[in-house]
Amino acid sequence: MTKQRSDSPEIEPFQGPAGGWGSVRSLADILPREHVGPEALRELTRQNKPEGFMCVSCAWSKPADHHPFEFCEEGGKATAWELTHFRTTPEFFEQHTLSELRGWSDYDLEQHGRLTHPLRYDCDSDKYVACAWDEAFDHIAATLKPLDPKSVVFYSSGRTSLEASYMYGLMARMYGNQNLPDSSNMCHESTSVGLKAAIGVPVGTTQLKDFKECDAILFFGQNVGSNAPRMLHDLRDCRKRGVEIVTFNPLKERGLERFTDPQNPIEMATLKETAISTQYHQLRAGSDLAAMMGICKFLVAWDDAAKASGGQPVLDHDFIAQHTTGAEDFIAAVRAADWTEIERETGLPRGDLEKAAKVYAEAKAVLAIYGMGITQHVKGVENVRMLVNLLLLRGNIGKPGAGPTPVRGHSNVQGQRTVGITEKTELVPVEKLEKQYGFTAPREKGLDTVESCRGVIDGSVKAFVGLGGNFLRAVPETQAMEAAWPKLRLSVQIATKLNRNHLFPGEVTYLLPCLGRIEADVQASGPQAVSTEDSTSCIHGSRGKVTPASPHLLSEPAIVGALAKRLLPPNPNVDWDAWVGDYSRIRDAIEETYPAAFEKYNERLFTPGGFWKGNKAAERIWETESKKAEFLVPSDLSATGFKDEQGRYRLMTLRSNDQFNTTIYGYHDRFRGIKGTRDVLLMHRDDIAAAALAEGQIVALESDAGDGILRRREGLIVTPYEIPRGCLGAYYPEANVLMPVEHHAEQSHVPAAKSVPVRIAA
Ligand SMILES: Nc1nc2c(c(=O)[nH]1)N[C@H]1C(S)=C(S)[C@@H](COP(=O)(O)OP(=O)(O)OC[C@H]3O[C@@H](n4cnc5c(=O)[nH]c(N)nc54)[C@H](O)[C@@H]3O)O[C@H]1N2
Ligand SMILES: Nc1nc2c(c(=O)[nH]1)N[C@H]1C(S)=C(S)[C@@H](COP(=O)(O)OP(=O)(O)OC[C@H]3O[C@@H](n4cnc5c(=O)[nH]c(N)nc54)[C@H](O)[C@@H]3O)O[C@H]1N2
Ligand SMILES: [Mo]
Repeated sequence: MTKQRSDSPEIEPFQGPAGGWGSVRSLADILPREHVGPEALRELTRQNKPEGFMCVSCAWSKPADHHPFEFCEEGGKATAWELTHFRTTPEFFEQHTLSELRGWSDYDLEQHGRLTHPLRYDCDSDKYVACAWDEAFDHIAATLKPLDPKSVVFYSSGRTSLEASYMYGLMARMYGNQNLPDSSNMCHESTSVGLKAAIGVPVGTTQLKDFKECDAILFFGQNVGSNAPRMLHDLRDCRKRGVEIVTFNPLKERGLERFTDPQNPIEMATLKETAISTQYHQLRAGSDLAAMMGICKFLVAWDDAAKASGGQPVLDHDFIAQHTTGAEDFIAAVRAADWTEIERETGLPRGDLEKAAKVYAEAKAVLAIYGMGITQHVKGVENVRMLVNLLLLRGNIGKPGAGPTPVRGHSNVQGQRTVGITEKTELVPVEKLEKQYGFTAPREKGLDTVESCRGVIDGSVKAFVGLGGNFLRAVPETQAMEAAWPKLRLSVQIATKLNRNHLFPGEVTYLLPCLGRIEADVQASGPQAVSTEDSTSCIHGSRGKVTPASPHLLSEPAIVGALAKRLLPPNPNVDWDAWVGDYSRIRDAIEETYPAAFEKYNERLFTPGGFWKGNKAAERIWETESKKAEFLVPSDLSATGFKDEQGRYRLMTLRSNDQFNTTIYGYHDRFRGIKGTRDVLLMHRDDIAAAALAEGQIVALESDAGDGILRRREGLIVTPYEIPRGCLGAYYPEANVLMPVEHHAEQSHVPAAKSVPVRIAA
């Protein structure tokens, strides 16, 4: 294994494009490092294609007319990560106590490869020991049965298939709770809440074909080059048609600047690059509300002028009258908004917003693409609502080439919500489930991620089952969470690789290894397929073919089924074994619960490009309270939820180009020119000077939430960077120790990871 971490990290601007030879080299680096064999290399050609497997990395759409290689650098890394030759065996655990492993980095923990055996924590030796599956299931069920269901949390991470997710949600409800937080709670929940309230659907309204019909794109807070690289093809094609792409991002992200298609031999040979953004506005973190307000001010002013002169109106008055409510109040708020405040908050001159507004006003069909830069703020839901306001002003929802386009994170995170992984009763057809399975489903709202954290810290949560993910590492307030975790009566983790969450045992602790999606999953009826839903609501079958990492692995549906069977009283309406034996029967059950979205589910499983589950708002049917699309007047022009003060910075916690969430592939962030370390503090040169710091100086950050709790992250290297003044950047998850659990989006409870109030401590 090469050790990539360096004692003399290098930080210098990266000159190349996104994609290009750098991306091929980066992939050529990881494949041999993971010692993946010819079987794995063959698998790459099946990635994201009909009858192939769906990438375990991001949720971006998989086109019907696929490329010869329908994967990107990041997808290739994710495949190599899962198909690695390395194994974390019971012998490994014989040699290392959990106390020792808690001193390891995230990178080192996962680099030892795939988990091979079910493991029980042995408190006397402070080690994991191999156990039998039956012993694990019996012990877990016996520990859960006497507990109050309200004190048990069933977490899942968005990679889990539709089939396993449906079973998991049903098991929790039959057991007696809907404490079903998932990674979406830390991610696009602001979208689910904001879009649902504004336009009646919790998801984006657009599909891939809309990229062929838009004539402008507004791009807010998403780092496409690292986190959804396959979308660069769609953006490049847009640019070739002359589509304007106006980007708002505090950082100059390379993927949003220029791209060379690694799949195009001519582009590669000639080093041809496509410029992606036609305007790039480096606004301050948390100031999107203000920026959008500025754009709206121009639209309204130009519309007024047009009315006075008898010119072409700028606002779509017919659409507004027919389809929306609240426009008058919103437009009044736009008129009242103060330019000085907008310029101060965004750090942008008015002229920049005018240029952006001009593109928007002249375009007939506009996509608004966005990611975590919008959702992970105290006013994250209002950010989403403001984006909708902007779209509604010109009728940009429910017509070709237009609409909100949230870029989802995990490959099935949107789908989990579709099939019942949610703590909210109104999002599940409870009566339908009750009829289908003959039980009384809980109506009380369950715990989301933030509430689960509170519960772990205050001791009201007694047991935690994690279906994938790295909850303890991904959540805020990590210090208090790690301290409280051992108080749990039960901690169960279902995983593919060892991560930090696994190192914090409860009284009864199991680590259960499962198959990955790329591996062959053979059950009683033969080889199985699973399915996922992408960012544009298309559902894809996925068939793993590779020999499993260990003969002792069980699939996620098999693990959930085995546990449910032991935990729940027998029920003639649910045959868990039959479901596990043949996943098409789980799909039949899903179709029965959700007939509209999953019509002819099994028949359409391998539709090229996936089958679309439909979207009412895309047809301009608004399933909101008012039955119209709703404008909202934002409560503030800053999304941060705190006041600017001398010495207080807005910290953005970021992903590098060499990680998938808490999985760290390496220590290089190629596009940002950072090599050999993740311990950087990105900071504006003038702020470094003003704070009397020096480039390369080692500092600590402390949270500045005013709640008297000391949260501190040591050892950060002051790194001059092109970042707006008053803003800082550091990597997630190492920075999570600085995030107060109560610093979250107001309505959605998404931790506000993109504007954390901090101070620099020398
Ligand atoms: N390779 C790879 N792919 C991934 C992931 C991964 O870790 N690695 N993670 C997956 C998951 S779960 C998710 S949710 C997505 C995440 O993908 P993104 O949504 O891209 O999330 P982040 O990397 O956190 O970065 C958000 C971007 O927002 C910008 N930003 C920060 N604050 C603000 C702000 O206030 N306003 C604006 N306008 N921009 C801001 C940052 O500079 C950054 O470019 O990617 C998914 N895909
Ligand atoms: N500060 C800060 N915090 C954040 C964010 C941020 O931007 N800033 N982003 C948030 C976001 S958007 C998200 S989505 C969350 C991510 O939170 P999670 O989804 O909980 O975390 P991951 O890092 O994706 O989980 C990685 C682990 O999943 C397991 N795994 C991988 N594949 C499989 C599989 O097929 N099956 C099973 N059972 N397990 C598997 C492996 O053991 C691996 O260690 O983090 C959130 N936290
Ligand atoms: Mo995410």
